[in-house]
Amino acid sequence: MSDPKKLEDLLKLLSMNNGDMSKLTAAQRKEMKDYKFWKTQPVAKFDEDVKEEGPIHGEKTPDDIPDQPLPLLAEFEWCAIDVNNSEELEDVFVLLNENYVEDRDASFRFNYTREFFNWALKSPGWLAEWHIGVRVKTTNKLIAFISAIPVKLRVREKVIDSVEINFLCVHKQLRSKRLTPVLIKEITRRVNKRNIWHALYTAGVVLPSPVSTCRYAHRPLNWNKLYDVQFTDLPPRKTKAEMVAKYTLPKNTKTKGLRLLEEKDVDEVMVLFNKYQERFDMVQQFSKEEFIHWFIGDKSITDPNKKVIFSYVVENDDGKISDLISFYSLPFTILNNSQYKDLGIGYLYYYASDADFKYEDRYNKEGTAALRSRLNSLVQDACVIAAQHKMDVFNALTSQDNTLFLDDLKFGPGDGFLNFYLFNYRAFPITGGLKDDKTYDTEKRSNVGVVML
Ligand code: MYA
Repeated sequence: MSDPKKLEDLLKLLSMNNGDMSKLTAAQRKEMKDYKFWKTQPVAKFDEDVKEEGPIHGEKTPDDIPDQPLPLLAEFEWCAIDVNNSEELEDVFVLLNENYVEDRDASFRFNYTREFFNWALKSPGWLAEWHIGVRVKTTNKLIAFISAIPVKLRVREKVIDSVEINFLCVHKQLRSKRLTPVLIKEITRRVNKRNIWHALYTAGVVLPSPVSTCRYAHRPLNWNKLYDVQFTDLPPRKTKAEMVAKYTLPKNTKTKGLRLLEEKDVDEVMVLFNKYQERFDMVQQFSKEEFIHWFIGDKSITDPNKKVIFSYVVENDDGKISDLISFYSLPFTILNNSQYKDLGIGYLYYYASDADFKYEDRYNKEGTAALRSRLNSLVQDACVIAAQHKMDVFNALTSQDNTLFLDDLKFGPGDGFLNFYLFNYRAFPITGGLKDDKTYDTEKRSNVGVVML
């Protein structure tokens, strides 16, 4: 491919948004009847008039579910991937790196690491049987993967035992052969066997039916490098110096009392965090053990380049913690570039702040102004820390209260949209931080309070 990649292309990849259909008109979109697989599944139909929130199919028990895995074509076999086994993990990296993201000229790939997978796939309660692979019997080559982790989800006032499904991938040479429905049915069977009947998942593609849609937003941290590796072009009538100046960040963080989150803070921070999360309609509820896993991660990682999760708190003079901010790192490897080997990418994760707690109404004017100002400082500091850790671009969605700071902090709207789906659960739509014209909705903001990797 000869034309240089545009930042938008990169950002589209970052959003894993293969085949974005969200831009199509309703008439151009596949109709429900054309979703040969999905129309058979317990998911909400397009434009369904939801009368009441709750499960779609009635009560079942694990005994109602077959004990045997779904049949596969004779040349394939199921396998459980042991993420503690380096060879098996390597197979997953190769599969995902080469097939997960459509990189048209293969000049960069996700740089999945053991550290990232330990974080993403081994959260408390994880099960090896939910890391499902499909191998070619004769060669043992891994050609497909799907994973689930257990989560407690709150949708409005109801708390639902669920799983999050992620890293679905089919080898490029085996696409369009209907392997995906088999993977989904098999993971459903294994999850049902454990008496869990609901799932949350996200995808760039439009399926029946998103409960919410958010948009990706991207903040260049190292504009020069993005330009050098041809991820971004120079806009017309702009100079490089102007672009660099536009995105220049302070060298150091500014928020007084900002420091790394430590285990000793967890009880206090969880109170703050849980209170903050109450404002959203869809959140993950963390146990203390889960909170430590997701926010502190593996403390034995000493190499800063291998660190996955970065969590900070603001401790005030009186010793009280008023804010939490976190982001994670998932870099790209740049191939065939003599100057640069990696592209660092930070993803905004969860945050919380007591800035508007004294106002009962989330949309109170003074409360909003206070929160906006606090989030601007916190997220700017997160960008500064990400840049200090050699990250080149910082991603956020329009979820949470993000639309309060995206424009101010120069997060450009991306091409990618992320749809949120619930399996076997009907819910009223949840705002995704977007207006009808898909620009940031700074007023209503989003009611999505869950962050999916
Ligand atoms: S999202 C990330 C998905 N992965 C990628 O984008 C990586 C690159 N792409 C690929 O590897 C393949 O293109 C995939 C499709 C595997 C995506 N989610 O096998 P097929 C439907 C759900 O011939 P292929 C993530 O990881 C499609 O509409 N369904 O297709 C979350 C069609 O169905 P229908 C999808 O192109 C995953 C059928 O598959 C997706 O060879 C959540 C065609 O199958 C998609 N992203 O491979 C999974 N893409 O005929 C659901 C296509 O009806 C979990 N399809 O239109 C559900 C909950 C399960 C647990 C429940 C527990 C209670």
